[in-house]
Amino acid sequence: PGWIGRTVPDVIERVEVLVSSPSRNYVTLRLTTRDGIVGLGDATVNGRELAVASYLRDHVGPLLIGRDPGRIEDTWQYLYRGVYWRRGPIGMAAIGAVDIALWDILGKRAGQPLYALLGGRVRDRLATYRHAFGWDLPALLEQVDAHREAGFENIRVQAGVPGLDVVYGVTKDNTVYEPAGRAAAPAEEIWDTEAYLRSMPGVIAGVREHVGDAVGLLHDAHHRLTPIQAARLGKALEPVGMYWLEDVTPAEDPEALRLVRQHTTTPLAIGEVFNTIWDCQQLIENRLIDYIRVAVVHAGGISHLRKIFALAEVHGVRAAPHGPSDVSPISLAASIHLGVAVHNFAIQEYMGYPDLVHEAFPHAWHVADGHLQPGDEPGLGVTLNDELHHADDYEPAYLPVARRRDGTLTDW
Ligand code: EZ4
Ligand code: CO
Repeated sequence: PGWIGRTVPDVIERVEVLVSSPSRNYVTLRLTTRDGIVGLGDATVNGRELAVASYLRDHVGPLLIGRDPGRIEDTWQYLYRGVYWRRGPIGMAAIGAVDIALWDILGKRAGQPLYALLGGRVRDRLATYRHAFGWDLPALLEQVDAHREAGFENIRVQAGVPGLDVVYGVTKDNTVYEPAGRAAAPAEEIWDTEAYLRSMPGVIAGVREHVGDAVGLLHDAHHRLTPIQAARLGKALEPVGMYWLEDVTPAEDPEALRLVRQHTTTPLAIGEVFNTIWDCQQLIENRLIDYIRVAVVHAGGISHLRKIFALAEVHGVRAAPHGPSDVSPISLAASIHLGVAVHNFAIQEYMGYPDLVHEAFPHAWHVADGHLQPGDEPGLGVTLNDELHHADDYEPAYLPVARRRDGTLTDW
């Protein structure tokens, strides 16, 4: 249906919130307009799915009915400023889902892929990185080699730690990694930062020796270090020439990264748990990081990510959004469209999905020659395979919690 020449704008007529579990849990927002255009948004907050589903169903959905889907920025402001108690992961994921769905509708109405509406391509293909892990170096190198053979030029490397039973990002038997466990309560893991700091630099240096200079190596410390421990790790890894070191310290403390930065030239990345531009304003304006990792769903959607990336552009910080299996292929689509259209976008994480997830969310985006492509379908280019989205499949799944050897709770 054409919109040029219409005097009466289209209106949002139907709001559906789908909680489903095509092997892992996702929350999907589906908006349908009077003209029959469908927009999809991802609202998944891993481990707190039903909270955001209720926020959308009970509080946001009723406010959307009858609104003009073309007023994307106004709707964003209405859902953000129209709540006295604002920000936070649940509310911002709900806004993110609405925003993604409205951009999807705009693209479909215009008959254009989303990146065309964001200013068009600034690059032919989008760099990405894959995850490799192994409990020990030989096992890790097997996965590194497999990703290189598949054409990937940048690889995140995670390894086991001697003396620990469980380590973030790794499985002991080197099988598929999925951190969220289906259970009524989170699993508890023992964590030992000193043991990690003793072993990890040697493992990563071993990977560098194996692959040579041409491969970008990344590593995620998952917010577990103190500033001085992070500085020590950054310095130890300088000879390796890392692409980046990610999430070295807890993300809510920007001053911690100033201390790290004073000690090391290893590039720093952070931001997957941020919800708004105000969470990263200091980090960006003071150039305390090299890469900002905000995720399209968790930081208020496409509209808000563009503002964060524009702020980053002014300060020489590059965009590198989170792309784990715990945000759906709808989020990844939005990120990839941004990725080909935003000048200071560096790289998109692509953790990959179980086969059933690809089937549940058929998508135009794809991997070609070790890079990501958005495809040329109108809007986001993602549809839903309705048969694979059943609310009754939902079972709680939680990310683990971590304790030090003495039992003190620490960052997972
Ligand atoms: O551990 O989203 O960089 N990627 C990551 C992720 C997070 C998961 C938590 O489920 O840190 O893999
Ligand atoms: Co991370």
